[in-house]
Amino acid sequence: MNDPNKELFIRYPQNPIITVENLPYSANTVFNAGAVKIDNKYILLMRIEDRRGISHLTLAQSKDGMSDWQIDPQPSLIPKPDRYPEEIWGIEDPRITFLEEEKIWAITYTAYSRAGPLVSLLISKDFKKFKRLGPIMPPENKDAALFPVKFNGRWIMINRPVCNRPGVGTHIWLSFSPDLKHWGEHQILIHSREGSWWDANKIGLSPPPLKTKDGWLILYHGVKTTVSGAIYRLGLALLDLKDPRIILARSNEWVFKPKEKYEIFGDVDKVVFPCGWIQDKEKILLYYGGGDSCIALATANISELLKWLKEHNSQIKV
Ligand code: BMA
Repeated sequence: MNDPNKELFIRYPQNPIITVENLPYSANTVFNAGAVKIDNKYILLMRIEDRRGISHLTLAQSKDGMSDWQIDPQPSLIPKPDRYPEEIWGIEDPRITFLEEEKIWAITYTAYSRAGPLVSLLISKDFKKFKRLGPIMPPENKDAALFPVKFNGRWIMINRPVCNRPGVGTHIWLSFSPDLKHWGEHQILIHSREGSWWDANKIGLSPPPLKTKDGWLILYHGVKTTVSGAIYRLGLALLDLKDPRIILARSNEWVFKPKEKYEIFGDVDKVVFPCGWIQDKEKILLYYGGGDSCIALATANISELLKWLKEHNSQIKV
């Protein structure tokens, strides 16, 4: 018989995989990392918040994607507010996409400007040298990632502008560009739900979209406000392969939520926040921040996720 409480994402037993104690220099926390696999090496581009409160990005590498992480002694990217004033309060939450035709990695990240968080873009061929392309979405906007291919000659980026008008939810949007620089045709992709739903009022993309045989798999976070603060949980959606404006499925239930100590208690309690996942054949390795204070790993099977999503599909706005 099927176990109704069986978890789809299985936590790595040795979680968390990286904490501030593992860093070669002093910092406040390490969390929300982008993730890629290059030449059989698993690479995390980690967000490290220093003891001032300002974040930068540092690389860690491992042979199996689980253990023995080698952390660079120096950051890869530090905020450069002299040249890029929008980075004054830090750079955060990188999401990495391999642009297949260009054979280049595109990294969207949050630059924390005086006017609020915005989306910036940088590219790299090897994760040794990085080139900033600058801000691509004005504040307040974050949780952005590119698709790895163009659609009818245009790039598509998922992003999440914030609306501060009372009673108006914060939704996941799509934007289009011919050149990665000029973005337009902004439109809502997934609405946050309302009332008591797990994904009421505020949602955002988690890792970049993942191509599967059935469509682009989307893992997104829902932020439910409660009397004891927000809870960050994760749900799934599926977008049409040829036209990602079309939602094929969206889960009614969350699929992963804070449960372990390192997810419940941290600088921010009750948060699971993935920025990267790596596909290994049928398996997915999901790297997520726990409580804004560590990096943890969970694995899932892609066909099981797709099956579950079909069984839990509801696009009804309630
Ligand atoms: C979001 C982002 C994440 C963070 C999360 C929980 O808005 O800023 O970086 O992990 O909040 O604090």
